[in-house]
Amino acid sequence: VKHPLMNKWTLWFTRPPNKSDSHWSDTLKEVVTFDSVEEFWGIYNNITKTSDLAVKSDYHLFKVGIRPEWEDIANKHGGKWAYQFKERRSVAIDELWLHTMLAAIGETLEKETDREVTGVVVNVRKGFYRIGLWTRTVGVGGEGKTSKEARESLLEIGRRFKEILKLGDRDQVEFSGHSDSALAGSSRAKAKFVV
Ligand code: M7G
Repeated sequence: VKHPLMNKWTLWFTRPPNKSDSHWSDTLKEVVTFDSVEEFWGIYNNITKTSDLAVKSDYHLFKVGIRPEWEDIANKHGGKWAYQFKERRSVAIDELWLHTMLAAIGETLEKETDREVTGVVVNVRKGFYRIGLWTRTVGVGGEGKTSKEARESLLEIGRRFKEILKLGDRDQVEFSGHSDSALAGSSRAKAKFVV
């Protein structure tokens, strides 16, 4: 028996760039698409652990049909919650990333009626790891939601994400819009919300 997931998901991988890459997407590869709990574990048990990846690698787990890029239609008006884990040696990144993926595919990141989450990402960088959670909107309302409701949905997702990452009161998880990131040419854009 296979236990079906609510959504189909695709795992993507970004390898560290080399000289012959002319565009960011040259380093981005689709790995596999799955829609059951059993397939998830089969994949998870056979891929390199985050803690064994080279610097400048990423895993991206996104709902099927959504590329893990700002430019994708599902992401272009959205943003991300993100937290940077400094001191790479002392963080249990494999466990934190596993819990993040399980929350995504188990649909526990948001209320059933919300459809904000597009995917989750782990970045391996020099000196830190970053886990991100991408959303369709930046909490401005529309599609039957007032701006207050939209912002509250986004904040709830941020708080839930913070719990999954086992962060404490003194840690801050920051939300930023992708259009700010694109303009800044980096993901360290000014945070719009903090939880
Ligand atoms: P990052 O991986 O989000 O964070 O972006 P980092 O700055 O900690 O490494 C690194 C760089 O990858 C960006 O400055 C862009 O050049 C490129 N990049 C990352 N993402 C997620 C995208 C994307 O969605 N679209 C495009 N065009 N470039 C991206």
